[in-house]
Amino acid sequence: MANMFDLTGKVALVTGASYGIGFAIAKGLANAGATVVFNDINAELVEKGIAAYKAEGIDAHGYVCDVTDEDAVNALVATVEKEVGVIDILVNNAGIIKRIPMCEMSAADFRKVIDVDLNAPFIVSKAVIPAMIKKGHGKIINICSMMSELGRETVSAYAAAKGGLKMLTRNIASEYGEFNIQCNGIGPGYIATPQTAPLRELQPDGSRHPFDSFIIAKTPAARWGETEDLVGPAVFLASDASNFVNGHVLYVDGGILAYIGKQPK
Ligand code: NAP
Ligand code: GCO
Repeated sequence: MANMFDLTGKVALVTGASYGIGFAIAKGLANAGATVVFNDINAELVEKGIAAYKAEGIDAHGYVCDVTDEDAVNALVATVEKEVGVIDILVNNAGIIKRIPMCEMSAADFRKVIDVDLNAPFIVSKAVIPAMIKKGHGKIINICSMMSELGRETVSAYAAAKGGLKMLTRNIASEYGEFNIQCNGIGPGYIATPQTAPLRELQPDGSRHPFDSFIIAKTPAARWGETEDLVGPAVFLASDASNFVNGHVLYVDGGILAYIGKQPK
């Protein structure tokens, strides 16, 4: 049974993984035996990431690459294939959010979020699939969101991107399943990372941020997720244990999507 989850001999690329969810997932894949490759948008972040992985006893390969730049992504994949090996597992993790009321949001801001959160997973997946086909297997994991299913104020671009990413996940599964490539999504709930730090900031009087209290009431687990909560699902979807799981989004949300929310006292 343990062998089904063993990633020894596999090369995993996790995008935007100097810290946050990507870092935790990459660490988990490494601890399951994979060789970890990650990129981030600037050299400083990549250096910090390499040091952070080393501190965990992991020799990660780090590269600077903006995932929205198709030429840079193609060059990254070619370099990784030469220096490390063919990519067996891709985790499209890099992402941004801009919390702006839709009617106040510029088209440029909307396009930027779509570019990073939806166009980039398309670009990176397109870059790795041909070698996966040649190799006879591949795993692609797209980091979706509660906003792949739900909307809320100020996140129109992000929800549109993450909803599209759910359908891109299903389409890659449909188009490349016959080549033994499985493409699935992970839909994290509300996870404590720098991206959600503004939603958890203490108020001037020391009380919890209203959104923090709201999420606690909406989550049966009555807590924010930790990045470590995503590691098991990621190892499962990256391993042979999920070879007949395709086009699925695995929500790791503490039960938010199942729950109407705790009645206010
Ligand atoms: P984060 O802390 O903001 O980290 C995102 C990472 O992606 C950062 O390292 C960031 O680099 C990098 N990145 C951004 N744009 C990039 C680009 N163009 N090219 C390369 N790297 C880029 O976010 P997180 O909370 O860990 O989230 C990671 C993923 O999970 C995202 O896709 C997010 O949408 C998704 N997610 C998060 C939550 C949550 O509650 N935190 C829940 C569901 C889904 P910089 O530091 O330079 O920006
Ligand atoms: C927000 C949050 C969420 C989380 C995550 C939830 O502003 O609502 O940032 O979007 O990042 O995507 O799954």
